[in-house]
Parts: sequence; C-alpha cells; structure tokens
Amino acid sequence: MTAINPVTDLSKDGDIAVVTLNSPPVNALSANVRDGLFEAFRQAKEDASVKAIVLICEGRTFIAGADISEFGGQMKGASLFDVENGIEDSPKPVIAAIHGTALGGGLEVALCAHYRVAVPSAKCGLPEVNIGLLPGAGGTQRLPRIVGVEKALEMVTTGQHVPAKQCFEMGLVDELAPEGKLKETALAFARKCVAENKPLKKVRDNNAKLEAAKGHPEIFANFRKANARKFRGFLAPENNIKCIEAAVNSASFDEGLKAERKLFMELMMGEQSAAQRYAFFAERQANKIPDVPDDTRTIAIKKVGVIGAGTMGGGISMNFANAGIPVTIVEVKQDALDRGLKVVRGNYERSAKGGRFTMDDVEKRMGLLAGSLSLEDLKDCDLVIEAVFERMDIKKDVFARLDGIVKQGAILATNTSYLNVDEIASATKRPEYVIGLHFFSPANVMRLLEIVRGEKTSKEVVATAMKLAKTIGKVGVLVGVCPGFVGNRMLAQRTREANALVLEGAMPWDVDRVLYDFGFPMGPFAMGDLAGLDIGWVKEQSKSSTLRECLCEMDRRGQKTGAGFYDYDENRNAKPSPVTEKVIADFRAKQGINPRTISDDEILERCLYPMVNEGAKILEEKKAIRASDIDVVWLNGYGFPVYRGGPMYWGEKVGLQKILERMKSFQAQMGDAFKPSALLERLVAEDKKFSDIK
Ligand code: 3H9
Repeated sequence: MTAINPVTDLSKDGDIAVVTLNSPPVNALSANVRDGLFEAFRQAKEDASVKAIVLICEGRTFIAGADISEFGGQMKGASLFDVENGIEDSPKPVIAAIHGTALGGGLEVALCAHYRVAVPSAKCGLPEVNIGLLPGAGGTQRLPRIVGVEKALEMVTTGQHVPAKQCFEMGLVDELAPEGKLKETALAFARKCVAENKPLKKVRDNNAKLEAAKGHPEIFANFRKANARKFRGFLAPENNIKCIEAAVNSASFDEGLKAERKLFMELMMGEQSAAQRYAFFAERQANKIPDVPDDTRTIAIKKVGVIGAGTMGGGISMNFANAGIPVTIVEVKQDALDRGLKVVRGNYERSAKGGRFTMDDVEKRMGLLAGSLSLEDLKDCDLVIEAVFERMDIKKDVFARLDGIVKQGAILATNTSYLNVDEIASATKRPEYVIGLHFFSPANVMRLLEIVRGEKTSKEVVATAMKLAKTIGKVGVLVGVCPGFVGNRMLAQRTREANALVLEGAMPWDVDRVLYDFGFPMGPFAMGDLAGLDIGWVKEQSKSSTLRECLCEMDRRGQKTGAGFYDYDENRNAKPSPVTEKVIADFRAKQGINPRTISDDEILERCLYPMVNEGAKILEEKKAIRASDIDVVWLNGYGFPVYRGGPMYWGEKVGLQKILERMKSFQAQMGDAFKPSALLERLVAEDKKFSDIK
C-alpha cells in the first residue's frame, strides 16, 4: 500500500490497482482529494503490472460531491476536469465501487469510469440544483447519454438520490454487489474486464439516447410547462434544463461541455447559489449546540405516546410510525380517536396510491399505532408528546397527571406553539425532563421541528430531542422559551404589518402579490383563507372589531366557505373580491381612516424589516443560538424562499444599516412597534454582521 497523500492510498490486489479515498466525513472532492486521485491514477496507469483500476472509498460513503466549502474561494490543486480526464482516458479499465451516496461531482467522477459497481443500499444523484447549481463537471452531458433525456431532466432538476437497484435498471450501474462485499465484487468485475478484454466504455461517446431526443424540442417545452410552478423564482432548474438541451443539440460532447461550463459559472457567481449554499451549511450548523457536546448521553426512544388524535396529534404520530417507532395515541372519546386514526389511514393510503410506498407499508405503519382512552396506557413510553388545546390550565393539568403516570426517566414534551414551556414544566416534579417539540402543520409533511429548551431542561433531553428530529426526518432547531418561540414570534410582526397596510390603503391581494413575488408560496391573506379565518373566532363574542371578524360574521370564513378575503370558484381558484373591498372601505370609514396609495416597496419593507428586527431581538435575548438557526426555521417552516437564504441572511444582503434607518423612520411615523433592537443598532455602529456575534 502506498500513501499518495493523507486522504488517498494506492494498493494492488494481484494485477488490479486499488485507489482508496478516505477523507471524512463524506469524501468530498477537496483539493487534497483531487490531487490524490490525479496522482494515484497517474501512477496506476504508469505501472505496467497493473491491468485494471478500482476506485473505492472508506467511511460511510463514496464521494458525495465537490467540496462545497471551497466554493467562492481560490481553487487549489488539480482541477476536477484533470481528475476526470485522467480516469476516462485510462488505457486500463476503471471500475468505480459505490456505497453510501455518489452525488454531484462524485457521480460525475464515477461517470468517467468505464464501469460502475454498487451495493443495493447505495444511491446516485446529481443534487447540485439544491444548492442553486448544476452538475458542472460533465454530469449534464454524460447523464442523459446513459439514462436518456427525460430521466436526466428529472434527476438534475429534483436532485433526487436514486437507489442503486433503479440505477442498475437504467444502466447507470453495471453490476450490483452483495451488501458488505463491494470490494471483492469490484475486484472480480475488474478481473472479468481484463479476462474478457471488455471495451473501455466512455459514456461521452455514447450518443444513441441523445439521437432519440433530437428534433423533439417539445420534450423540453413540456417539461418546463409541467414544472413551472415548482421552479418559480429559482434560476438553477432552468440552467440545468438548458444543459441537457445542449447535450442533445451540440455538435460534439466538448461543445456541450462548454455550454455546461458557461451555465454553471453563471449560477456559481450568482446570489441564489450563494444563499442556497449558506442554507445547506446553516441546516447542519443548527445541529451543533455549544454546551451540549456530541457525546452527550441520549435516552433511547423506543415507544412514544401522543395525546390528542386531532390533525396535529395524528400528524405527529405518523412521523414516528414512519420511522418504525410504536405510538400510543390517547384521546378523550372513542369517536374522536376513531376519526383521528381514520384520517391517518387515509393519509397513508393516499401516499400508497401515489406510489410512495406499498399497501403493505400502510398496514405496517398502522400496526404501529395503538389507540387508547386512558393516560395510564402511556406509563411505559420513553417520550410523551401532548397536542391538546392551547390553554395553559389544560396543559398544566395534563402534565401534572402525566408526571404521576409515566415512568421516571421518560421525556414529557409539549407541542405548544406559543405557551410558556417553563410554566408547563412547573406542573411536574421533573422539569429537567420537560421540553417543547413544536411541530408544524401538516406535522407529517413539514420539515421543521422547533425544539424548545426550558430553563431546567437537561442536556441529555436536549441531545435526545435533536437526535430524534433526525430519526424522524425533521430539521430540528433549538430555541428558547418566549411567546411564539422563533417562528411565530417573527410571523406576528409580519401579520401585524400586513393587516395595518390593508387598513392604510393596500388591498389584501396587493400584499399577497408582493410577498408571492418575493418568493413565498402564498401571501398572508391567501394563507388565512386556506387555514380558515375562523380559527380562534368565537361567534358570540365577535364585534366586527377586525376585518377578519367582519368577514367571519358574513360567513366568509375562507376557502372552505367559498369566500374569505378572496372569492373562490368551484376549483378553489382565488380572485380579488369586490365584497371584501367594500368591507374594507366601510371598515376604514368607520375608523376614520383616509386610504392612501402604498407602494410595493413599502409593503415589502413593512412586512419584512420588522421580522429581521425581531430576529435581532431574539438573538439579543439568546432565544436562538445563532442567526442562521433563525433562517433555518423560516426556510423550513414558513416558506421563506431558500434562494434568499432566510430573513437574517437576506437582511444582511439588503444592508443592516438600511434596515435600521427604515425602522427608525417607521418608528417616527408609526410608533414603537418599529423600535430597532439594541443589537441591530450595535451591529450597525460597529459595522458588524449577525454572524460576528459571539
Ligand atoms: C458539486 O458536486 C459540483 C460539481 O458538480 C461541479 C464542480 C465543478 N462538501 O449532511 P450531513 C459535510 S456540488 C463539503 O450531516 P448525512 C456536512 O457539512 C456538491 N462538506 O450527513 C457535514 O459537516 P459537519 C454536490 C460536505 O449523512 C458532514 O459533511 N453534492 C459536503 O445526513 C455530514 O453531512 C451535494 O450537494 C460537501 N459536498 O448526509 C451533496 N457534503 O459534520 C451534499 C456533506 O461539519 N451532501 N458535507 O456538519 C449531502 O447531501 C449529505 O451531506 C449526504 C450525507 C447525503 C452526503
């Protein structure tokens, strides 16, 4: 065995050279890895006794892509193209042996090998689109040559990780190795190549699948049309599509490669990819809790209890059943329990019909859900999550009872979205085992989990909750106790301003349009109509004191009644409503408000700057660990467009000074709701950023 450099070894097994990468955590193509690969292949090719070369990785995965942390800086060492050419032009067969994930540049390297062998648990994909990029090392030119144009379009624009078995069926993988026997299988494959004198297959030379798409521009037109909604606002999907188009239409592979390079650089230098790369690292950073080291003991969660079988309780339970963890759901009445379980079954069956899993899986998951009418049945759970009515007295009563029932050492969690977790914990004799687990509706779909650390919550419980979030496929963000925590606390700012803007002269659809164009999936008024304007509305107490109350009193309670802020047709398409317009005009008149014209810029500033300011207050009060955690909350729970990085990142791009100045001028006009946070003032005075806060 020769150590080429600290991350690359070259060894021989008979007449087969084995190039082994070991660059934790994911063998990303850093300068060291590129240099190591380039040199190892050079030596293996030069060694006359070597007849074939196997490329394999140590650790949990094959190469997971280019090293994203190097982007934006000065590139050092061998280029990825040098590495790829060194492999593809090898006069001896090269076999890539894949386990874990071959992603992005990793798959692009594997596509330069002459053959690929993978274990069934491996996955391949070109996920660059998720960080606002495209596969810029030949991936867009080679992939369609193997899997065809349609599949390539799907893969590069979704970034999906395709299971090895499917890759094998598509020809992306040439042989499946038994699990745990990758190296032996790849070596045997290499020997077979030598013995049978198998051709040195270069993907770049294989044009048959491109020929089939030539003269069919409708393939691209239809694809664009079918995905227009999904791609709205993003630049990367379009550039990815253009690359595949270039693969089909270019006179040669090299010409296609040139087009790919240009489109890649366009994205790489742009603001969207910078924001999306930031979001990638922000999500991973959120896992790091400064005073809770990685080796903190965690509690094994083998059985979960959920109190409440409503929309929230049912959705929460599904997360655990999906992860194979049994759940006991407790309700007060049998019919509510039956209804809840029926909704869960319906959700699962819909997923099965959509092809996400089989009907067998539906039964397996339902089999993990047990219903009960007694809290006593939760006694041996390791974690109990309460999702009952949002009232402090009710929550405290539930926690006091649970404390007497559930075994010691188990975690008691509340799904409250704004109540004080410390006060809830005070109802128990084990506040160190109490934590907030704030799921977002629909809880089985939304990725965000706000993990609310109480004053007394133990480190062990915090570490368990963070780990659990991963187990159930959520993005966990640790936040502190304050009304609305991070997400809803900031949302309250936007909601207040959206309502105020309508009273002052804007129309709900003006506000919605501005926020939609900014990149949110929908504006606050459309959102209100979707959720139902009558949430929290009590008919008997309604006094026409807000626009919402006025609308509810007219039975305009949102989409479900065919009207709310908007009017809806039978397909739930919204259109601006003259009725609402009149309600607003009457309401303003009653309040003596003389409406004025409000610009789109003002709408955006009024809705978003107070959010950034509130985020700064949250940091100041240490209710979030870092600004990027706040961004992770908003990206995963509130539809903030990822290509803008999140409110705090975006705020810095706008300029903290500008935001401070506008907040001051709004404060002078409209009062202390706009009072700038002390932190914002300090950062501007010291010319610092949120990320400078230590
Ligand atoms: C590309 O390839 C461009 C080329 O086409 C063209 C170039 C010319 N770089 O996610 P995890 C770190 S673009 C640097 O928690 P998991 C990550 O930050 C790239 N670092 O683990 C974390 O660090 P830490 C295309 C990376 O098991 C640690 O690894 N490829 C990279 O849940 C563990 O990560 C992608 O977009 C990277 N490429 O998931 C793949 N990847 O421990 C991106 C990971 O300090 N990666 N790290 O927080 C992933 O999707 C997941 O990380 C993966 C593992 C599925 C691989």
